[in-house]
Amino acid sequence: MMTFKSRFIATTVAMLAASTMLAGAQERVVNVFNWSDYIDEEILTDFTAETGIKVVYDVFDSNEVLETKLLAGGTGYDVVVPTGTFLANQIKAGVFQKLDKSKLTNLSNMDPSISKRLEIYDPGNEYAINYMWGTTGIGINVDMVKERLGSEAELNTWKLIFDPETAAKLADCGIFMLDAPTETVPAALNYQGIDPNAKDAESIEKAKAALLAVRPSIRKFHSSEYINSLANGDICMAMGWSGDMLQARDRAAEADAGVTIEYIIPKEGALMWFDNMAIPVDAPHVEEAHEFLNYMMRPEVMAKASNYVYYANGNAASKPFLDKEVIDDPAIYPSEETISRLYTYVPDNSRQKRTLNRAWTEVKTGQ
Ligand code: SPD
Repeated sequence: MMTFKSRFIATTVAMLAASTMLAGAQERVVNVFNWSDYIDEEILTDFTAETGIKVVYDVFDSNEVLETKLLAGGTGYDVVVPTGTFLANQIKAGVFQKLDKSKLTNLSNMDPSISKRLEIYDPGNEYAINYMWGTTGIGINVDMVKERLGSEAELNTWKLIFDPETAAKLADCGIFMLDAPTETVPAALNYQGIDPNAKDAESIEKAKAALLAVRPSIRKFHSSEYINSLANGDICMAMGWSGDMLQARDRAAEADAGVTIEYIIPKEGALMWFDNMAIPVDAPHVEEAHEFLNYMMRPEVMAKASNYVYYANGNAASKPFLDKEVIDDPAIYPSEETISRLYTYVPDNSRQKRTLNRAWTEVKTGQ
């Protein structure tokens, strides 16, 4: 026979179990997979505070990594952020679901000119919403570079990276290059006056040769470490993404150790790219994913994101909320003249991808 004490314990345990099950059933989650150094985390906590939806947030620094996961399926992610060139092939491969626009009441905040540009990758803007856009250029430690190249050296050119003699002079202070063939190969082609979108074997060979010629001066191929390495003064130059370089500049200034970082969009031209939020076809929390996207499209929220990461966004209504130092910075929102020198990258088909990846492996291994 149960005593009062044992009945009390059994009842309490049962109540606790029931309330845990209830909480489990009610917990709302959205699993987000975004680029590293690409959000103000307060946005995530604000979203959870308002909606009760917990954000599980993972990061990556390579489109190739994201693509491999998406093509394998079952990622468990509800929102992912591929770049336009990759998005196009991923849509064709069926890895995304169409957005339910009836749930995206803030879509009208988006910038029609950016949405139009996205149509090249996502006709009809059916699958994705622009998050940020930016350029791929060069971040430099001004003093270290001038020390080696002279105070009059021209700093607005890809020569800094692609001229073997110049790169060799900077090798000792450290050069990082993106580990991203869809960035490095077009840049090497463009530097040689070849169409950055040339996909034929002969052009890819020329890009490979240019990259191999400077390979001995490259300390590392990596797509996110350069932010801290530049900021700490561990390296003097990196090929990388606009906002990341400006974050490096700020981290250097905060450390107050005399490191000055500048971001350069070289005169020969540079890549302009678009990163976009999309929902995988097998996302486990589709409702929450739409709530997250709709929240992100609020003007104040997108402005908060851009003000923090120093990337331009595709949300026209956010402009009045952007810090003056952000909207007026030509490294973030380039002038029309600069934009006229930028190129975009046309998605590769699978054969072109294989050629590109093979060439890139050869560059990285120095063959
Ligand atoms: N730290 C965030 C970097 C985002 C870069 N997006 C990739 C652009 C690819 N062209």
